[in-house]
This record gives sequence, structure tokens and C-alpha cells, in this order.
Amino acid sequence: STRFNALKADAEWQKVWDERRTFAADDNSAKPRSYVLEMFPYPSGKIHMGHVRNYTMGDVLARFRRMTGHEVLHPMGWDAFGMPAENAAMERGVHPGGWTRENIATMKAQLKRLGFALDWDRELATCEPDYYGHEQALFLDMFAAGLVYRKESAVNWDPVDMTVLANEQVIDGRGWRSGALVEKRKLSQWFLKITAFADDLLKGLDGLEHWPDKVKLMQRNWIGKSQGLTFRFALAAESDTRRVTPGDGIEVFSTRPDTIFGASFVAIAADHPIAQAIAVGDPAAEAFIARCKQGGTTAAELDTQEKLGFDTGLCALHPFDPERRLPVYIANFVLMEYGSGAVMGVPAHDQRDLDFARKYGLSVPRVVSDGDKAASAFEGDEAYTGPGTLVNSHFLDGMDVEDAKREVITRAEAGGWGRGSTVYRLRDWGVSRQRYWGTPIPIIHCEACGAVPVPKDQLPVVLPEDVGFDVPGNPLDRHPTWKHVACPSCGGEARRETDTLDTFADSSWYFVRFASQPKDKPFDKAAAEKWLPVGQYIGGVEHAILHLLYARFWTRALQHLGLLDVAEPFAGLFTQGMVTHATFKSADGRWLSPDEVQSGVETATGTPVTVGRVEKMSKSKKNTVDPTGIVDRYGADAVRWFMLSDSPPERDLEWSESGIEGSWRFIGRLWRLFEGNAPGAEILGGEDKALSRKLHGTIAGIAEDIEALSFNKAVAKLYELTSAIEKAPPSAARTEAVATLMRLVAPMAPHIAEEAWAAAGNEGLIADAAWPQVDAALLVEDEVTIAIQVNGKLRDTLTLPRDMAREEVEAAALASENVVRFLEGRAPKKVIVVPGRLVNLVA
Ligand code: ANZ
Ligand code: ZN
Repeated sequence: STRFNALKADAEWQKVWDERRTFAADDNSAKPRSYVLEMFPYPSGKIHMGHVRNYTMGDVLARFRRMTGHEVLHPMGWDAFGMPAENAAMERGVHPGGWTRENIATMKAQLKRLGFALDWDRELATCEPDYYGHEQALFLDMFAAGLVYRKESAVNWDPVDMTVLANEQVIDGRGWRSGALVEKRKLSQWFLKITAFADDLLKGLDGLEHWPDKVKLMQRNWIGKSQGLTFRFALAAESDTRRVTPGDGIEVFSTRPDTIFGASFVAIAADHPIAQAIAVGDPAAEAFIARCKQGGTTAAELDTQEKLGFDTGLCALHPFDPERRLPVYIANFVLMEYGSGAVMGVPAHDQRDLDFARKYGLSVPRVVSDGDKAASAFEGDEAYTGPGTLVNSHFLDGMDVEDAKREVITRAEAGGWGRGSTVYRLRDWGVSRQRYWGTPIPIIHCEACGAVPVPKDQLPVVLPEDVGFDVPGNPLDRHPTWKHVACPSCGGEARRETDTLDTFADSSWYFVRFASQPKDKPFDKAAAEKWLPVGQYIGGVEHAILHLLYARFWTRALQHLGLLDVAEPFAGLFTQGMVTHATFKSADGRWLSPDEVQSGVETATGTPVTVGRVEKMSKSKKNTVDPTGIVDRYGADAVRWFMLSDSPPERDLEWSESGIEGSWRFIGRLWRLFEGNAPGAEILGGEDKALSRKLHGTIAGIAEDIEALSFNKAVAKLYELTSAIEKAPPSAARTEAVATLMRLVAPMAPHIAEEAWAAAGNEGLIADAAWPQVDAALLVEDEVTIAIQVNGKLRDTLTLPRDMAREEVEAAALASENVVRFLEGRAPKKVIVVPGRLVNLVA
């Protein structure tokens, strides 16, 4: 017998698949279609184990779907714009384009080395004009439809490097290169109107049955729909209104209008127009506002940071009780970007308001009673936010919370001072980046005509190649000629937009371009609709919010524009777990990579190492294992097998040397079985019902497991079947089982499967072969075990054919030796037969 030469087989079959374009999808196929997609990689340099795991899962499904008669689209491309390329340019003086394209070449070769069934004909890289030019066209379509606008918005400004920084370039509040404290600066920037689809994006989640609940929940929370009352507080005449127009009042949003009689103050955000107006000429207010801007602005930070307020001297009138005056504060826990940037403070029933009221000695009236507590003054430091009955609230007294909400909204609307409203946490998507390596925004600014779209026949707006990264800032802005153009509208002197698009825009529609890639437009509607939506999308849970939401938005925008009649881009979503590895530290506290350690000792120094926690593979902790070396040692099939075998796919997988070795040994066992089935070998022996049954049970079980993406279960079944075959004596059934096993392992271990398939004299490729048919008759157990009782006591059990006639079952029971003994020669008075279960003989 010969050993399986994985490296030779890998190379041979990969070449065959490549040359024959085996995995090219046929747009015109009449077969049912299946679109399997894994999130495309950022070309950072090399493939890592996370990629290997992700792409192996998708590959098994894609190959399985091919074998079950589908026309499969399984494409691959590159999310190729972004900061790391510019950082490389700044640090090493290489051009971002050169760096990116080299990485793509390296990583493509690595993917090919793993034998993925990908349609390389459709490969795309978002950094190429033949991709981003079409994105520019779509941007202009959205612009024309009013889904794009410009407004002032804050950016991170590095005052030393005099440049805008991306969020990832701000580390602990400082510029990554200069170390200077970063400032917020206002710039006019481009936004996509994702909020126009807030409710659609929320409702759409309900229809996504094949998405993980946790991802849907994260999206719901991100969109953050709240219903309540928006209303206006009038300002009292005695207010200090030197700097504000009292007629405007203060508009607030509340989700708890029922608590309106519990309001004891009004608070506005530091950048609320009234706060800004007050700060003019009031140094104390100005200083307070500056202080508010220092803290973080995330919801979590706002909840935990110390509550700070500044009394403006303004007084608000309670809408139901003009005698009541509420002081107006500027407060650091109120966000300008949410609701109307102002709140009514109800300390008894809102924790932040309570913290604030206790600090500034404001009254805390209770208005919702939980059971017997109805006293007007609220005790303690924990707000009551539960259900209950309204108290101390005039006409609301005695109502429950929901009724009281409705009542207040009704009265506010009738009185004309408020309206029921819905507020979303979701903000419009700011897409402007002051960077070079991204899609140029196809707009020209003209003094006379404003923001003018680049005419479509002048697309793509191509990035200039001759740029330098030796000084900070945006090379597009510094370029001597690129931005100076004539206005497409009036022909006058104008300036090209030098902002580029957020790279999330590039990944928001690439799956459409995979489905259809004409030269002259982003995609063909009918052709794309034949493939979309993506049947199964697989990727990391880190994309659960932004990428998936932006892609859902972009798809809806295309639908709104009439370009594509698909609402949801991904019918099925699966988020896989991470690949982890133990971490190691040297005696003097350096992280060590696994190959610097042997048997608990640092190889170089001979000193013992500390074994740390098992963690996600990461460069910073040096606990990565490079897939390339592993593939060259064990072959692609063993690596793929291990990626699927040890853990459920949604859980983390711990990389281990023993694990990959186990997979490699198993590939060897398969080969010994396949080799023994050489063509022409004489088939010995007769039937082997048990093995046939095992085989057909496995065929059906694996199909279910793969469809459910339970790859580890499928692998476990293959181990069992293989062991059963190894133990079985020669028989026709065994020969059939080995021949079938080739096809069962083909999605996971395609190279050995092709090799064995060819050696067995089969025509064509196993990649094109049909999934084995299940013999349904073999799935039913055809024998049953029957309990035999005498006078209700168990005396024997018999294994009999399931379909045995009643009289025969009775006869078999009476013939049992035990029964004969217990009946002691008497004839039973009565025989009770429960088919398939028991026979009771009553003596
Ligand atoms: C009065 C009130 C009483 C409130 C009460 C809550 C409980 P969600 O549910 O997250 O949407 N709020 C409104 N605008 C705000 C802003 N710009 N910055 C900070 N807080 C703001 O939160 C809505 C509630 O958050 C609103 O309802 C308001 O406080 C506050 F017992 O109004 B509430
Ligand atoms: Zn003009």
C-alpha cells in the first residue's frame, strides 16, 4: 500500500479545478441557485487562521450544494481600501496601491493552496476603478434621490500634525504619531440618510428567520426606537432672558410623559443652541460647557460619569400648572444628538435625573406608586422605574402608566403644545474621510453652482497615483493639480471634493457586484436578482452591527432607487467563533510565539515559560499560528478537517498540534480504505445489513448537519462510519460504503476525495458528482424487541421482524422456553398482543 501524498494531490487537483474553471457559476443555469458568501477579507498581508476557518465552513456548504444539484455562486474578493495601506505608506514609503496589490497576490495564492471552491472569474478588489467607479455612480444616484447630504460635523483634529485623524488613529485621546491631545473640529462632511430607513431596517429584522437572535437584538438596539412625547416648555417671564428668545421655549423628548407631574427641572445639552447663547459673555457658562466636552460621548460613559450641571437662571413653566417653575440647567448627561437635546428631569423615576437632583438639592416628587408607597417625597437613591399607579398627578391619579402616557399625549396634542413622537438612536451615516486610500467622492464644488455631481460619463473619478505620504494630511488635498477642475455646470473654476468614502461603503454592495458585473454599470438588475439575496452569509460577529446594517441600508436604497428589487441582502447569516491558542510569556515577561516554546521552556534561552490564558490568536500576544506552514506540512485536507472537527462552529476553536495531527492521521485512514477499494478487486462476502443501515443513516444525517452548518456533528458521524467500515468483514455492503464515503468526505476533504474518485476509475470530478442517494428503506429499523410476560411479569424478550403477523408473534411467544416453564403445561386463558411492544399470557 502507498501513503497518501497530500502535497502532490493538493497541487494536482487545484490545478485541474483552476484549468477547468470547475467552480465558475453559470448565470444562465436552469438549476436551483445557491449563493454562498463569506465576508471578504481585508488584504492585510497574509491569511490567518480565522480566515481559514471562515472560508472552510463556506466551502463545505458550497461544495455540498453543488453535489445536491444547485448552481452555486461562491465568489471571493478584497475589501481593499483603508488605513493600514496608508500607514504602511507613511512608515515604509511604499505606495498604498502597490502594498495592497502585493498583499492580494500573496493571500490569493494562500486561499488557492487550501483548495477552496471559489469562482475566481468574479474576483474583485474595491480599490480598483472598475469597482469604485460604479460605487461613485451609485453615490450619485443616491445624491439625486436626496439620500445624500452635507452638514457640519466633528472630526478628530491633530493640532501638531495639522491633520484629520481616523478614529483608529486616536489612541487614548492622542494622535497616534504626534502624541498630541486630539481636538474636535467641525468640518462640512457628507452623510448618507440611513435614518430614512430606520423603521424599515427595524421591521425587516422580523423576517430574518435564519439570522442569529443575538445579531438581530444588537441591530435593534443600535437602531433604538423609542416612542413618547415631544413637547415644548414655555419660559417664565421672570427668566433671565437677556440672551435667549423666550418665545421659542425649550423642546424636550420623553418616553415617560406619564411622569410629567414628577418633573422638577429641565436640562439641556452643552451644545444646545440655548446653552451656546448663554455662554456668549458668560465666562462661567463657557467654562462649564468646555468642561462637558472633555468627557466621552458614548451612552455608557454618560451613564457612569459624575453628573454635572450649570444653572442657567432660566425658568420653565409646567405645561399643566403655570404656577410651577422648573429651573433650567445645562447638564453633561444630555446629548445634543438625541431627541431634541433637552429633557424634563423626573428624578423619582429616572436614575440619571435622581443622581442629578440629589447633587443639586432639587425636589424629588414621586408620581408612580409601586403598591403602598404613595408619599409625595421620594426616599432613597434608587429611582423607581417599574410599573404602578399614578399618584400626586391631578387628573392622572389612579391610572396605570400606559393609560397615563396616552392621556398626556392626547392632552398635549389637543392643547397644541406637544405631539406623540418616535425617536431613533440611529444617526445618519457620516461617510466623509479625509484620506487618500478610498473611493473619491464624485462631487465638484463651485462657488456659483454649489456641490455639482461629476457627470456620469466622466466616471470613474480615479485616484491620482503620484502622491506622497512624507507629510501628514490628505495627499488628495495637497496634490498640485488633481483637485483643480472646471465646474461641469458653468465651466468656471471649481474644486474637486477631496474626501473619500468610508470603506464600509465599499463592503455595502460588493455581493451585488459579484452576482452581476457588467462593464458599463454597477450591475444588471435582472441578472443580480437571479442570485440575490445571498442564501448563506458567514463571517465574524464583530460585523454584527455596522457592516450588516450598512449593507442592509444600501440594498434598501437600491430598491428605493428602482435599481434592484431586493430588500434584505442576506437571507441566512452565520457568525462563526474565533480560533484561539494558549499564550506564552518568557521569564522576563515577553510574549512568546508557540514556535519559540518547547515542552514548557523557551527554546532560545532554556528558561521556563509561563503558560497564559487561551485567547483569540493575535499578533500582539504572539499566539498566532501561520496557516501556510501548517498546510505545507499536513496538506490542505487535514487543515480543513481540523477547522471543522473540534468545536461547534459558533464556538471558539482552540488550535492544537495534537488536533491537527489527529486530522492528518484520519486522512491517512481514509486513504487506506479507499486504496482497498481499487477497481477490479473481487467483491467478497454477502450482505451486511448493519453496515448498510449505518451508511444510509450517515448519508442522511450528514446532509442535515451540513445544511444546519453543524460541521462538527457531520465530522463525528464520518468518524463513526469510518470505524464501522474498518471493523466490518468484506462484503458488497462494505465495498459500497467505501465508495460512498468518498463522496461524503468530498465537501470537507476534497483533494483526497478527488484522488480516490479518480483511482476508483470514475468519470469526471467528484466535485461535480451527485450526493449519494439515501435508501429510505434502510433507515427504518426492521426488527423490534418484544417483551413477553406471563401474568404481567416479564419472563423473556424476543427480537422479531417488525411486520410479523399477530398469530406468528403469539406462536413465537408460546414457544419461548421460559414461557413454557412458567406456564407449567397449562394453556393460557387469554393472550394480549400489543404490536411492536409486548405479549402478555394470562394463565
Ligand atoms: C422624562 C423621563 C422620566 C424619562 C422617566 C425617562 C424616565 P430612551 O428610552 O433611551 O429613548 N432623554 C431624552 N433626550 C435625551 C438626550 N438628548 N440626552 C439624554 N437623555 C435624553 O430614553 C429616553 C429618555 O431619555 C427620555 O425620557 C428622557 O428622559 C431622556 F421616569 O423623560 B425621559
Ligand atoms: Zn458652476
